[in-house]
Amino acid sequence: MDAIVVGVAQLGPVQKSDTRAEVVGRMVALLREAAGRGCSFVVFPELALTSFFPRWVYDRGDAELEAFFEAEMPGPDTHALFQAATDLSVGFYLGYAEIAGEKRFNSSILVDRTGRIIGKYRKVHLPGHQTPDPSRLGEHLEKRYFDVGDLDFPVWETMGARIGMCICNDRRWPETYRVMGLQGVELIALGYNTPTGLGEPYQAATLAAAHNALSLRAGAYQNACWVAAAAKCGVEEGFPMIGGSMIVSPLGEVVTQAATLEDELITARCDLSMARYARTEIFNFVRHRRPEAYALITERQGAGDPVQPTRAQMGLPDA
Ligand code: ING
Repeated sequence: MDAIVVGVAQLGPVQKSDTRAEVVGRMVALLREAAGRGCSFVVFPELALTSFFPRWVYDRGDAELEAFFEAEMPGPDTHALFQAATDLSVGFYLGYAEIAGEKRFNSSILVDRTGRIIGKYRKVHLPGHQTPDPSRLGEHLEKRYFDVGDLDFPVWETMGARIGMCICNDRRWPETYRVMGLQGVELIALGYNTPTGLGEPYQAATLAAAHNALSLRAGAYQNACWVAAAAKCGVEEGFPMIGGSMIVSPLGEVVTQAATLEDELITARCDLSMARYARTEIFNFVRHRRPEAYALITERQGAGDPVQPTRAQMGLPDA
């Protein structure tokens, strides 16, 4: 029975004054703990190296905004993370803000146990707004600072599993998981920074943790894969973000979850054969899916007019 021991390295808040070197030091400590607990792969959060800057207003090109991005990966401050991971023979997922020529992406990388960057993903679903609005209790300006990811949702065979990636808001969209599910993904790694208390209506703020779990469990269950999700959380510069880092099984079960809003490692022995059971019966895609009935999913971006079959198609008499 093949299994991969996975760690999720949740990070507590990263303040503006926290340097990359200090954050990398925290991450290396979590890597060491993970190695000590037998992990071969560790998931770090989205935009792990800095404070969650889309909460503040900048113009693209501002020096202060550019300072949140990585011009190279690994760079001067992240070499230590790669070196520690290589020394410990632990692969990892890292979320960071990427400079790619004129483009700016909310990106993640998949690094194997030798420290080699195997894959890259660039966030497709950018939440929030392009333009600041002072009437909002708080801003979420990812559409202002990042370009839409241009790498789709790839999956790699590495470290003994088929591993795919996504980032934060992607986890709320079923298409994210299904595109990787259609590549036989066995483990989806993702990081998130999820602000709360920005004046969301109804019970949205109270339900933030529930919506996090709902999205992750549904994605794992409906695509028969493991999902390992790492939060950067706690109160950053006065703004709260949810925790709830967790590892979810292919049967949709939360097998371990963080208990704090600080740096915290959770681990699980992810049995890849568990997915095979779900894929042979309930979610045997090739036996049960009917793409010809799903055309609207790729034809439409937003909701449009309802569509109906004819009365004849429904076997009904005219009028
Ligand atoms: N953060 C949030 C997320 O999808 C958000 C944005 C917050 C959406 C609350 C809905 C409700 O978790 C990022 N970085 O995408």
